[in-house]
Amino acid sequence: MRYLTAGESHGPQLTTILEGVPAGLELLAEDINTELARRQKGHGRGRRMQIETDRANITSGVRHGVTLGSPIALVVENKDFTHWRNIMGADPVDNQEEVKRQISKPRPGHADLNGAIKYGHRDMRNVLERSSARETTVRVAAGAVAKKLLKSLGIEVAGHVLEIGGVKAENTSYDSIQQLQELTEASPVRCLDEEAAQQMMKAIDDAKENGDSIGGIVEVVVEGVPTGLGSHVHYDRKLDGKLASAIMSINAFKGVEIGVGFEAARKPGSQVHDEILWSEEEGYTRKTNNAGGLEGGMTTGMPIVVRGVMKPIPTLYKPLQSIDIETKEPFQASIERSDSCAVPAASVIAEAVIAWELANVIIDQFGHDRMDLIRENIERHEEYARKF
Ligand code: EPS
Repeated sequence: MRYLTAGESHGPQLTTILEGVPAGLELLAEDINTELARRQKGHGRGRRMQIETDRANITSGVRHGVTLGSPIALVVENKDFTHWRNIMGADPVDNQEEVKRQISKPRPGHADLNGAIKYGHRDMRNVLERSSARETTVRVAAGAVAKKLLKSLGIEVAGHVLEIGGVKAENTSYDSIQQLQELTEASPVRCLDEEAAQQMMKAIDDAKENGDSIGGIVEVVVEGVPTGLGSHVHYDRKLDGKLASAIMSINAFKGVEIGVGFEAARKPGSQVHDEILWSEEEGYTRKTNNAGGLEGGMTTGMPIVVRGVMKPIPTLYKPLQSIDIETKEPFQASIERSDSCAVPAASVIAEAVIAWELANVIIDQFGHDRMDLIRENIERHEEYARKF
């Protein structure tokens, strides 16, 4: 499977086309809209989220609630476009000088300056509009389809927030992935630890008051994954590489960990590697899951655990020094509307991109065209792996 996205933050709409989704998957607009609504929420979101009510219009690839195997096109309207019609329209304008809201002052930490140099744009709005995290709306839409596909195969994905602005969740235990989903859904910062959540919200409010922004750490957990997804035989088939790349492709993400991650540098091998067990009912399992469900570029059958770190959003109300590209003079104020913290939303985006990679590798390994055959192939493989 593959997908493309198109759309500018204040353009008329965001679009994604998903190619290679098998036929026979039950899919409703509501499945996608639920995920879009989750992405819009979270303590620390800015004014744009009050303007938008993101909803996907399915314009191809689904008939009577079931996928056809043909490309699925999803369209999400930008309501805010009504305020930007003259600035963001596709038609030529007579006098470029009169176009409002041109940007010549790059924000440190954003794509503005590098993108402007690379593409030759004097108006950095041409960069900002596409580099905006608004694009993640349709990545979540694509991920919603992948999540639905995984769910139909008994695979569950959940994301949660571990840290915001230096406040760490201490109590992160849960009984089942369903409980993890329910508890984080009820939290305004998608955090399991209620006490930490209160402190996180305070940190977000403080940042907002200071015209600042804060980042954090999110974790994605996937359960019910078949053993042996991915491969050890070639670098670009290693699943951990693909998952890491997916996380790093999310706007503002600067690092990724799998399982114990960077902590593995501080422990001896005897405390890192997961001892192998076997039982008649379960087949091969592990005593621990420090590997985060991945060894040798392949799934072990244990839950996948991936974490990502998001830097503070670089669109700030508090001025940081930069240079006006027209005058070459330093300046200290570039004010664009912003979120003070989007880490809770980022955990929903992380779920989406991980779900897409997993759905993709499953289709590669277990068949391409029909959901019923994919399901049968996985069941056969699981039975074989249990007895192996
Ligand atoms: C976002 C939409 C954007 C920003 C935010 C995320 O809308 P606008 O630019 O109209 O405010 O709120 O993106 C950024 C702050 C950024 O720097 O990319 C969204 O839909 O998530």
